[in-house]
Amino acid sequence: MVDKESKNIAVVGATGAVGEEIIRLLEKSSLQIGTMKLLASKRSQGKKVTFRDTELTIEEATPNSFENIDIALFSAGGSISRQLAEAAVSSGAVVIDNTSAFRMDENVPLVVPEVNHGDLDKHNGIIANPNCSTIQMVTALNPLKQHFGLKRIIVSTYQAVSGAGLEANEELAAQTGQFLKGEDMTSSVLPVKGDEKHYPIAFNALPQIDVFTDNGFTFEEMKMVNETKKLLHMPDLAVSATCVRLPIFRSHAESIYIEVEQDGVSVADLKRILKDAPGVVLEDDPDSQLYPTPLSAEGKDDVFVGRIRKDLDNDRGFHLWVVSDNLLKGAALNTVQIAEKLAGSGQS
Ligand code: 3JN
Repeated sequence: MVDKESKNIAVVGATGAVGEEIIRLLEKSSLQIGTMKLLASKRSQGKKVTFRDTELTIEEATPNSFENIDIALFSAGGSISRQLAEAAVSSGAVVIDNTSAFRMDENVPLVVPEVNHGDLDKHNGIIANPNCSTIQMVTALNPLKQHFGLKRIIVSTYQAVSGAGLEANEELAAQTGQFLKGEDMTSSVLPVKGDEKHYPIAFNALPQIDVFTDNGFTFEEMKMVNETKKLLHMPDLAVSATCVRLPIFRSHAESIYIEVEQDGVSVADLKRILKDAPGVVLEDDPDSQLYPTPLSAEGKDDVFVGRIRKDLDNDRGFHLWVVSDNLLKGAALNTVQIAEKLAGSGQS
């Protein structure tokens, strides 16, 4: 299946915010690509996209789309993945799914290559790409877990609107214009398109990402909790999250509090480990006001870490500020890195 030199690839959701990034990353990837098939909903059928100097026509994604495909990258929402992933696997493809449809299925590896690429070997046709907020957090925390042990994570996120899709980008731009002209802001997408109420995101902060669950946390918050435990192989790790949407177009930021297991760990110890951690860039120098921001991380592949401090009361407690481009490492890049690993051409 995925062992010959060149791979036939399908991208499902080729016209979405993440799908477009996947195509751009595949163009410059070291993957040898035989056939490239771009799939989307019927609405986008017939659109043209140039890929590695060849004009491709977007086709409607159906259960019959996957004949001769080696790797199918899904990023068209959970319901499309639930409808079509099994058909792709039955056709002989390995599916890398960028939705929450299969993430917590125990037969489906959930993978961030820098953290747990070994789990890829256990796949049964489907591999899940984690939620964007989870990916950047575990990329930064896994090296600290390995060196100092990890007992607790408390995270608050500052998430960009692009996590909610291209429509949310348009809503932020339109509301910004309305506000600056003194007009009423119109809201129909955020915090959650399908939920009952909508609030303006421009010049605002919305403490709701995805819908609420019965325990008072939102689904986005519970994804961070459950996916982190699975990725780190720590079912008993204490994790809690508060996810907040801000009027930022791209890159999620996170304020993370951790408690390590070892005594006597210093800020310098954390910096020493993070400086050489795969996929992580340390940007931490209060003397020169060096720390990452969503704008400085935009368009970059890495997870940026700064503002590392020891807690004032708990000797094992530390605070970190973690920023990454939600559409790259948080989504498209991690998906393509999994494909590269599968094909044996990955860098890490
Ligand atoms: O809102 C964000 O910043 C991230 C959103 C992710 C998202 C949005 C809709 C559906 C997901 C996800 O990847 O967890 C899903 C989903 O697949 O459940």
